[in-house]
Amino acid sequence: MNDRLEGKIVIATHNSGKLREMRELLAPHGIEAVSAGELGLSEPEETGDDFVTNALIKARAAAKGAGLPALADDSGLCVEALGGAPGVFSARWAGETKDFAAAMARVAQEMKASGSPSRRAHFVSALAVAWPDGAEQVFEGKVFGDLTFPTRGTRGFGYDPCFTPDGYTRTFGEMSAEEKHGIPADGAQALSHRARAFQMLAASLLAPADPS
Ligand code: ITT
Repeated sequence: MNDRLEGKIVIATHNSGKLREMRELLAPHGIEAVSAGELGLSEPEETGDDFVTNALIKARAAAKGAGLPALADDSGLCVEALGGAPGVFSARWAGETKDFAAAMARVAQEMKASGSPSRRAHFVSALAVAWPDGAEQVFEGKVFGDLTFPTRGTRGFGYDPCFTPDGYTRTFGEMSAEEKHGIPADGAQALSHRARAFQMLAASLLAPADPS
């Protein structure tokens, strides 16, 4: 039986865009979140070939390193015409310099080379929670949509400017934080992959949100 998450936890990410979103998601639940970067924890190698495995690798390492419950996200963009790439390699396509303009240009170029007419893609987020005693849980969220080139928008992070979720005409890069990953007060499904995974996590592990 897992504990609920309360008090202080470590967010096992070194990605500032993700960290901002995860802090915003946790704030209404009374959680104090410190990041792996702030604690000086090193980044474990992501050796898994799926999102859940990599999320668990990061959460376990941070729980052990910090002696606190840890929350990790492993996520990425899966492009139908590319057989699901970049997938777990989404961060690596941006290279050492984290150049997402170059990563999105590579997606566009490889889609063209594939000859497929499909513009379909989805984002995946696996959120893993690990406790120092070895307990763990994982929640996975997805959002489907179309790829948009030329890219549009400067908000969000990573591949946001090239992804238009189903039912919308604007890319994630053109949306406010609230629109992309806000949690609807009426219990409806959130929009982003990470917010959808978080809704499942919150229902299972967190105290109810305080709307104030
Ligand atoms: P950590 O492992 O330290 O958390 P990372 O950036 O290496 O950071 P991942 O291995 O999970 O994280 O790589 C996921 C990549 O997928 C991330 O770098 C983004 O570029 C992209 N991605 C994930 N969620 C996204 C989102 O909501 N919007 C845009 N791009 C996203």
